[in-house]
Amino acid sequence: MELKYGYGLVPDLSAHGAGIDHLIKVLHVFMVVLFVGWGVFLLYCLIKYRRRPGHKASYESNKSKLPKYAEIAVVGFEVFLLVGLSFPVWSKYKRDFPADKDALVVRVIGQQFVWNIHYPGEDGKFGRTDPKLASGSNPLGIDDKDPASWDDVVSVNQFHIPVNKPIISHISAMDVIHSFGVPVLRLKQDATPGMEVPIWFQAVKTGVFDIVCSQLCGVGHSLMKGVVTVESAEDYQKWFAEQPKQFKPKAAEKAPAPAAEKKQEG
Ligand SMILES: [Cu+2]
Repeated sequence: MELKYGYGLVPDLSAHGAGIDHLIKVLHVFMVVLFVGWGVFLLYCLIKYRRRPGHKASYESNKSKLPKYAEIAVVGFEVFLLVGLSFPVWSKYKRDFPADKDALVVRVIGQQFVWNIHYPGEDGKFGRTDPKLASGSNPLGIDDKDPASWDDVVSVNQFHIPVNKPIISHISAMDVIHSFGVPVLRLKQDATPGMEVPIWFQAVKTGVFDIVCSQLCGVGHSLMKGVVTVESAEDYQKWFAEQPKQFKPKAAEKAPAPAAEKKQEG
């Protein structure tokens, strides 16, 4: 679908974005009222208390209670913004996760200056990773000795997801702090080395949209763009089937499944 980027917010194509947009609108109206209100008050004071013959400045403190009440009202409204509006939106978005089995679970790993998307494949299990195994063709260091990795797919800057399905993304980074941002899905999460932060969302319309890095991360920051393709479940399956399974051993199709999975320490 064609997106119109006007002066307002970009279209919201996520299931959770309405609450965020509402919050942004309320905040903007509040800020306009404050900005214009204080501006008018300042102008009023500049004119009323200007220097002119026959008037002497009074250095006694203001007896009016009005400024105090105005401050209390502003603070009260800010508390309402935080507790009444922000907390519920944040809590729903950050805490009420769907079950893994009902969602597509992926890892999103920022790296100067690309987004790596790690899909666990049909078994739903991510292959073991080890930084020692990292190389140009395997930046995430996925261990091809681990059978869980054999159906894994690593996609660079191409994030394909099915529409109307919950997506859980574990966001992290390999080098410096990045931020995974998809404006039309109202997503923004810092990607921090050494941390894996889960986010979840659901796209409600198909299309091809921008992924941007929202945290200045080096000279290539402005080029750190990916693409999220929201498509029907069938198209997604088709795309996934076409992706190379690079960790699958050549003989894996014939080899019997290992008797016991050995988990290596560390
Ligand atoms: Cu970045």
